[in-house]
This record gives sequence, C-alpha cells and structure tokens, in this order.
Amino acid sequence: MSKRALITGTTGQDGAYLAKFLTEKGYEVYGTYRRLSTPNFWRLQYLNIFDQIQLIPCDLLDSDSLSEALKISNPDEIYNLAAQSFVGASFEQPTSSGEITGLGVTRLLESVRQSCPNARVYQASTSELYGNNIWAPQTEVTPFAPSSPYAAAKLYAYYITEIYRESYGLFACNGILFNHESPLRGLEFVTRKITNAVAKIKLGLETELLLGNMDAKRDWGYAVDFVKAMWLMLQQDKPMNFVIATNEAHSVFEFVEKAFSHANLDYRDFTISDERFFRPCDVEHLCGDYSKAKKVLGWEPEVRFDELVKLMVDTDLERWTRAKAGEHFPWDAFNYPNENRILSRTWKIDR
Ligand code: NAP
Ligand code: F7E
Repeated sequence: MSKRALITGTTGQDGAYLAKFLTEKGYEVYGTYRRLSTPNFWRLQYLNIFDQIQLIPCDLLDSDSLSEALKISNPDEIYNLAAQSFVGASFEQPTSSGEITGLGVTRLLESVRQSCPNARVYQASTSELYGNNIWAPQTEVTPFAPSSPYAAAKLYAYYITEIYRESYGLFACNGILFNHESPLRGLEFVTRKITNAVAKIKLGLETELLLGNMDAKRDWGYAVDFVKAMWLMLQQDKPMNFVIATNEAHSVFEFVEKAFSHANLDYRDFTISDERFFRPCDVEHLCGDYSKAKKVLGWEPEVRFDELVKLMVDTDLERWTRAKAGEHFPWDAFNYPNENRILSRTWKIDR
C-alpha cells in the first residue's frame, strides 16, 4: 500500500516541489490550501501535478480545519510548510504572523497528538532563527538570536516541536533550512524580484530595479534539492533536527551583479537603492554548515549559487518572452502589482 503524506501549504514554493517529489515516489499526496478570493494553484499547475494532489481546505488559524485535514488524509507523514513566510510582512503584520507561523504549529501538533500520534511530522524551521548572532557557519547547536517577528514566531514553533517530541513521543523533526529559491519563489523575495526585473528590463518592459539592503549575505540553495532533505529526515530511525544549506554565503549585491550580467546587462544602469526596502532590523550574514545532514542523511546540495542565478534568470526571461507573444500559462508575475505602489509603515518614508 502506498504511503500517505499531508502537506500544509502545498500552494507555496516548497509545498509544490515536495508534492511533486512525493507523487513521483508513489505517495498518496494530500495538500492543504486556504480559501482566497482568487485561487492560487499556479505552482501545482506549472509543475503539472494539480490533478494528482488531493486538496483539503484548511487554515493554521482554525483548529477544526486542521483536525479535519488529519481525519481525511490519515497521514503517515505530515510536512508542515504553511506559514506567513515573508520576513518583511512580519514587521507589517506581527500579530497574525505570530498566530499563523508560531501558534499555528501548536494547533497542528495538538491535533496530531490527539488523532494520529504515530504520524511523522516535519516542521519547517529556518536559518532566520540565528538572526544576527556572531557564530558562523551555523550548525544545529549554534545559539538562536531571532531578529524579526517572523523569526520569533518560528522560534516558538521550533521549541513547541521539541516539546511535543519530548513530552508525547511524537516523531517530530525541525529542518533548519537556509534560504532556498527557484523559479517558483514568490515575487516579494529578493532573488525572484531581481530575476523578474532583469527579464523585464532585458525585454524593454521595465527600466529600473529598486532594492534595500544589498550588503546582506545569504546562503542560497535550490528548493528542489531542499525538499528532498525534508523527506529524508522523516525516513530516519529517530527524529532529529538538521541544518540544510550550501555552506556558501553571497551578498544580495553579488546576486544582482550576476543576474544582470547573465542577461548581458550592467546592473549599474538599472539598480537603485531605495530606503523603503530596508527592514527595521535585518539579518546581515547567514551561512549554514550541513555536515550533519551529509553524514546522517547522505544529503548534499546539487545546485550552487551561479547555476541557481542563471536558471532563475533564464526561466523568467522565457516566461516574459512567451507572455509578450500572447501565450497564457500558469504564472504569477503577470498579475503582480508594481511593489513601488505599496505603502507600508515599515518603509522609512518621511518619518
Ligand atoms: P511560501 O511560498 O510563502 O508558502 C507558504 C504556504 O503557506 C502557502 O501555501 C500559503 O498559502 C500557506 N499559508 C500561509 N498562511 C496560511 C494559513 N494561515 N493557513 C494555512 N496555510 C497558510 O513559503 P515557502 O518558501 O514554500 O516556505 C515553506 C515553509 O518553509 C514556510 O514555513 C517557510 O517559513 C519555511 N522556510 C522557507 C525557507 C525558504 O528559503 N523558502 C527557508 C526556511 C524556512 P497561500 O498560497 O494561500 O498563501
Ligand atoms: O530577503 C534583502 C533583505 O526577503 C533576503 C524566507 O524564505 O529566507 C527568506 O527570508 C535579503 C534580506 O528573504 C530587498 O533585507 C534587499 O536581507 O529574499 P528575502 P529572507 O528575509 O532571507 C528565510 C530562510 C526564511 O525562512 C523566510 O521564510 O535581501 N533585500 N532588498 C531585500 N529583500 C526583499 N524581499 N526585497 C528587497 O527589495
């Protein structure tokens, strides 16, 4: 009999790639989605797996819907990927970010404890937990020092996962994943914001790219590599936490330079620093040591920084070329508003 997996947040970047990965492994895949005024299944459609996933309406704010999702799916494995995942937005909506990204995990774990305590749980933890601490590269034992409402909510989620493991014997793992990107990344995150802008500029559809802190360094990997590590964690004999990273840090500036130069453009002609895109508090340098994952899971990243930048630029160029030619296909950028028109209290305008 095939294994059953429940993915919360299957409409997001990782949820879509993980759903594809598990479907290919022969799993029966159930995915939760939120009721929105406009449906958001483009990633599942883009990967051509929409028809292979059983969709369940569910919200991390709503315990009943979580219990129902567990009852319907009766899962062997649960991947909790749902979250308000954008650090910038967590400064604008600190309370709801805490409710969803922090307390939402308790709602899920409590439902698991009550209705399917033998299911294995993956919790999407993050390198943002390390914040601006002084130790690098970061490992599973590096102290945490969160620097945003998002990171504080994820810290709570990390510890409640530990507590349910220790107190009730749940098989629950924290995957401490460093930034991972792809052509399915949301447009508000810096990598995709850059590659989408490069493609538009190259095709004459845009003239500038406004950015905030370009000195920040991140350890950027490829989402397709990273979802495999989530699955590996749940195949072990006992539940453990793992850092998943590439052990290379690059600045936003380096990403910009490489993305423009891949399209034969000079970033200096188009890139503008804009106060509005600086965060009230930013994490300056993250770099992960994935030795434990390599040793225990046999996991290593396959796609590195240069290849990642190129594949993201190439995909956005191809999409805008197809869109210009009048083609319709599942995609997000066509409807995305110009970010410059968004007003936010975290943006430093005339204060
Ligand atoms: P993402 O693209 O933003 O996807 C987040 C998912 O959560 C979406 O499906 C979203 O649904 C869903 N969601 C949001 N609020 C919800 C709620 N109240 N109830 C139920 N579902 C809700 O994020 P991602 O990049 O795939 O990341 C997956 C997880 O890994 C997140 O928990 C994130 O915090 C964590 N993480 C990500 C990274 C990274 O670099 N990508 C690194 C470390 C950890 P809608 O589509 O309806 O919005
Ligand atoms: O920012 C700087 C920004 O929003 C990266 C999430 O998946 O990874 C992600 O969080 C850096 C920051 O990702 C702009 O200030 C400059 O220093 O792409 P980001 P993030 O904040 O690292 C972690 C691991 C997660 O867990 C999260 O869920 O880029 N930056 N200028 C900018 N960032 C954005 N978004 N937009 C700019 O214009």
